[in-house]
Amino acid sequence: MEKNYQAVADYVFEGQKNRKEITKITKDLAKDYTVEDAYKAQEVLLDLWKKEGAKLLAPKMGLTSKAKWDQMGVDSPIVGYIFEDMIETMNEIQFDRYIHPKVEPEIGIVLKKNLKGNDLTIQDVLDNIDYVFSCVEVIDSRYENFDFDLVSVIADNTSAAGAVFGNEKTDPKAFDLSKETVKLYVNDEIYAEGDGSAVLGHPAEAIVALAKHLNQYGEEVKAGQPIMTGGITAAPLIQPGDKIRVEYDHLQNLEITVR
Ligand code: OOG
Ligand code: MG
Repeated sequence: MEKNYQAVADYVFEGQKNRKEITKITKDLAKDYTVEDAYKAQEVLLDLWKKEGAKLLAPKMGLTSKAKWDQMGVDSPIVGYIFEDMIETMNEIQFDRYIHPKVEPEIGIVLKKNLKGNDLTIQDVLDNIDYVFSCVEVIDSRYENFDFDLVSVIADNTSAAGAVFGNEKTDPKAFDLSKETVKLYVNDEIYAEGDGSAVLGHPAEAIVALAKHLNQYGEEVKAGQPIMTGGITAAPLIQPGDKIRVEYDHLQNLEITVR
């Protein structure tokens, strides 16, 4: 029997739109969902947002590091989408746009050429990077206490809710992206640190994985899109008044106040 993706998408959409916690879909609505089903429901959800006028900006990779797997209890990379209106100004996060936001430092990649296929290599990606940039994703699972599983988080567009992008374009040829260290400070105290190798061994590997995912639908990774490759460290909950600072080796440092 055809599964009711619309009902699941409607349920998650309500939670997203009203910034209201919902119970994870696998508890009741989507008990028998496969990962494939979850992506179908995600597609219907994205269509609901597009009907509201939201403009897709880029796909994103999530759950690409062990730090995130350990924190969330789900150990498989996932793909979601960022809309244009999710991008916050460079120095501020508006707390009231979220339910219970967390922040995670990431490395962003913009390609200069579309990439497609199942057997791309890290080198293929490196040869086609336009620039890399620093970014902090603001994740805001709609599920109570971020309590989800693989299927539920995919259907919730991978907790996508906001992001802060640095505005400096860095050429990754001059250094090894897998060794780029990243330190996350909350209110001047170090919360966590890691480096590019945390992301599937190399941030470019996240683009390889994204290409594989998109290829199932006959799609490719597009040039010009700002793609977040996944949280490098665990993600702390934030509160109004918090000061978030992310220090990178070569990428632009970010300093963000939660309003
Ligand atoms: C899911 C989103 C994960 C990342 O970078 O790992 C993600 C979550 O942790 O809520 O975006
Ligand atoms: Mg993320």
